[in-house]
Amino acid sequence: RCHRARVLRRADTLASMSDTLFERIINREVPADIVHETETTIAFRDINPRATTHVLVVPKTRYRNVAELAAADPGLLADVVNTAAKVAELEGVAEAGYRLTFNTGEDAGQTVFHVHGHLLGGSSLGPEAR
Ligand code: IU
Repeated sequence: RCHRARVLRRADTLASMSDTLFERIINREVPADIVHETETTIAFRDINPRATTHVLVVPKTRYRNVAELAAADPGLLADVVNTAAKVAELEGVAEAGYRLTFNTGEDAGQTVFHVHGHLLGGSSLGPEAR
């Protein structure tokens, strides 16, 4: 009985861990234009770019949002920021500047509940919410 409960819990965990687009990109089940990857993070182009450079920076371990990531694994949050900085260099926007945003929840328009930073750059972005 105990074993069966464990098996069911594990099945639950696996289901909830594999049900966002980003796990499927990390696992190479869905193609993406990957611009950089580390042991703990992956960065790929947003399919609907809203700036000249628009890259999503994603930790390979799933947390729902940046606050949960920061609370559970601050080192991994640092990895995400460092990967974003590296991508900014690769994209040639490090000097001119860029924006790194983490949409959190419905009002911010978060649609994928696996934390990701939007790296935006390549032209003056202006101060408006974006
Ligand atoms: P959001 O912060 O959860 O709103 O960001 C999700 C992003 O994922 C959004 O900018 C989409 O354009 C992007 N995206 C993607 O890059 N590839 C996809 O197949 C899908 C969404 I669906």
